Amino acid sequence: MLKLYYHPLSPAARRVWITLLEKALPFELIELRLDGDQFQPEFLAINPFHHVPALVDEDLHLFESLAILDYLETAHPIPAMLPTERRSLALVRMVEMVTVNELAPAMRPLVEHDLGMAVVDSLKLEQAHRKTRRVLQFFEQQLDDHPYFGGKYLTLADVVAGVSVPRLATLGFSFAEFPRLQAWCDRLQARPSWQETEPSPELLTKFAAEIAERRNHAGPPQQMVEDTNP
Ligand SMILES: N[C@@H](CCC(=O)N[C@@H](CS)C(=O)NCC(=O)O)C(=O)O
Repeated sequence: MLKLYYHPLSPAARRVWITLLEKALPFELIELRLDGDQFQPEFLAINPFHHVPALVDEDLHLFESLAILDYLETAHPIPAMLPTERRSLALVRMVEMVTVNELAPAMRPLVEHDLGMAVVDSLKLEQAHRKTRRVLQFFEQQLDDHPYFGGKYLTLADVVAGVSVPRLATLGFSFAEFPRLQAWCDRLQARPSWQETEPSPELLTKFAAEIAERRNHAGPPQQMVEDTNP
């Protein structure tokens, strides 16, 4: 059976978790606390770069969430989560990469500020808001009148962007000027796969407290909430 190594607050791990659920694949979830257990030799043998997610399929050890998604799509093509038409496929890939390369780094200071993981000055917060807004404008345009990025059906772009964009509502972002994105967020959040993998507010509060505790007693916090090294 497939084994997914994850942390419940890791957006990168959630991408894989949602895809496994959407494809109705049997899998075993193995939680890492990321408090040092990711450096244990058994896990380093799976991912020498000590990040979650990692997926084990028999003798195959996979890491990097986007690579894992492509593997799952090829190994289990039904339901299809990548379009074949060239424009739609390019759009799906573009949305995935914009999420990883533009949105996630822009959101990082906002999330760190929200969870009290770092002191972020107002200039940095303003820059983060501006960059994030630019991504939302782009996504709003790309959705056009389709329910999902790339067309009528859920794609990997929806999964990748869809674990990050809805979080913005809890970070003081208004979607008033992004009605298509708002409807898209509602559509995703109504799906059982999003509901099953949604981190609870209690978990977020507990995580923030653990980070504060670690900051008082040890070095800088682990990179966990929004991945910046995609
Ligand atoms: N580019 C990687 C990012 C993975 C990543 O940064 N994972 C974080 C959690 S979101 C992690 O495992 N941090 C702990 C560590 O690096 O030691 C992916 O997309 O899978």
